[in-house]
Amino acid sequence: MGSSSVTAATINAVTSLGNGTDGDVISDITAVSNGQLVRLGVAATVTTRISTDSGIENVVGSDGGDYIIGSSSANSIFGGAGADYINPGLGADTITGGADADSIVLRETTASADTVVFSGATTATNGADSITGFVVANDILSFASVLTSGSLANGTTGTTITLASTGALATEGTSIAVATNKVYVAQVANVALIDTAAEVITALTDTGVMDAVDVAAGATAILVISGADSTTAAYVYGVVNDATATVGAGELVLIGTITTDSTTLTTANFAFYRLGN
Ligand SMILES: [Ca+2]
Ligand SMILES: [Ca+2]
Ligand SMILES: [Ca+2]
Repeated sequence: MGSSSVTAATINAVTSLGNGTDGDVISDITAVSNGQLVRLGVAATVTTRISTDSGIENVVGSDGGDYIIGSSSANSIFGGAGADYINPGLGADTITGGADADSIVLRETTASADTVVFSGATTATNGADSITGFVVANDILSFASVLTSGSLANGTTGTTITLASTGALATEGTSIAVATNKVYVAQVANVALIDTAAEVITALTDTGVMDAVDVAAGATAILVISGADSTTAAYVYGVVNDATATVGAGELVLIGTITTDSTTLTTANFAFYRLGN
């Protein structure tokens, strides 16, 4: 088992927990003041559960695959490297999966706004994360760690994101420019044509379903794409374009899949400033 618990009397002195053995549980820490940082060991999988009203707010995972459960308070959770499972629980949480393919489970349907922070636009920096339970009325995708002074390419006024028609997306003659540090939100007709990076690269080429979209040479940008035939998946792609405008293999990668329909996203679902960890 190897599970252990830490009491309120000792938690304030603890800066490192766990030795990589599964089952470590941080509990019974009701006397700890808010803002306490819990840093897990750097070995393999560890498990952390933040007790309700424990006072513990912040967790930094190990380099392995961690299992981190938040409390009902606002938690700031950083998974670190490894394929982490993070369920922040209730409260307005900030979750950074970090490197590798994390499973981020947002389950609440109440008004608390959870912020999911992407760590980069590449496989190495972010991995391909699964984000479930995203509520468009509340939750936020943050690209503050990915883009410098980022902004939406097609959502500059109010809260409405203006989606190009499927016809306009495919019309090469009328370019839709995606400059560096922009997030562009799009919907094509068929999700099957955009649910892998290779398919999106094809979609951006001549006669592709996103032929109009032109990512600038040298740009770092984000594409959030769904298909009209699926209301339960939006794909988040990071683009790090080289000096040639054409987006080639390896220059566009999947960094997240969100179980929501991109047509319902508003500007309020995107953040470009630094929040939490
Ligand atoms: Ca980790
Ligand atoms: Ca929480
Ligand atoms: Ca990740």
